[in-house]
Amino acid sequence: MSKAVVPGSYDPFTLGHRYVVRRAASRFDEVVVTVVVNPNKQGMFGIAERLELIAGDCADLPNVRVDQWTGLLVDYLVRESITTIVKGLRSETDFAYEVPMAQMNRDLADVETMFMLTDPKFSHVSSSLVKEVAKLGGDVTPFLSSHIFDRVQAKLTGERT
Ligand code: COD
Repeated sequence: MSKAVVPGSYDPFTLGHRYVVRRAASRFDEVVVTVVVNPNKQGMFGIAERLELIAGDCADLPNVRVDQWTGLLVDYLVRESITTIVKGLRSETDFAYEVPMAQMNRDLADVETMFMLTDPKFSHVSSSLVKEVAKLGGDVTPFLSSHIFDRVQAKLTGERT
């Protein structure tokens, strides 16, 4: 059975992330979308919320599950007996950032990283840019599923009150 981990911070999960997860789900028997916890970084969404939002967005993909991990990513893959990481690529900048991590992960635990190109319409989309634009009142509906958009708006409304 082929398995892959699609790791990220997912604060929040965007349609770019979903595009990559969907493509991974059509090529692997099982895909785990793993929220990697950075204890030094306070996000817009807590980890439980991120997991809930991703699960909602992937509810139509029966071979996708969500999980979380704190620590070295390869330790998670070893624990789960998974040997492939899938990463989405938006540009050569992503590639340059990802290559050293992919090589390190291969050295550490013989884990392979597969890169999947995003849909060009999401090549400029990042969680941080979406949050910034939303905070400043811009329209981010093309980049988030409607239920995640609603939750971002609710967070921002909560911040303002
Ligand atoms: N379209 C397609 N892919 C996208 C898009 C988009 N619009 N936006 C982002 N992506 C890709 C990113 O390139 C990334 O691969 C993934 O989706 C997740 O993105 P983010 O922004 O949610 O998450 P990051 O980049 O903060 O996540 C980085 C990790 C947490 C995966 C990484 O730092 C990691 O593996 N950390 C674990 C600690 C560790 O093992 N460190 C040593 C590494 S050698």
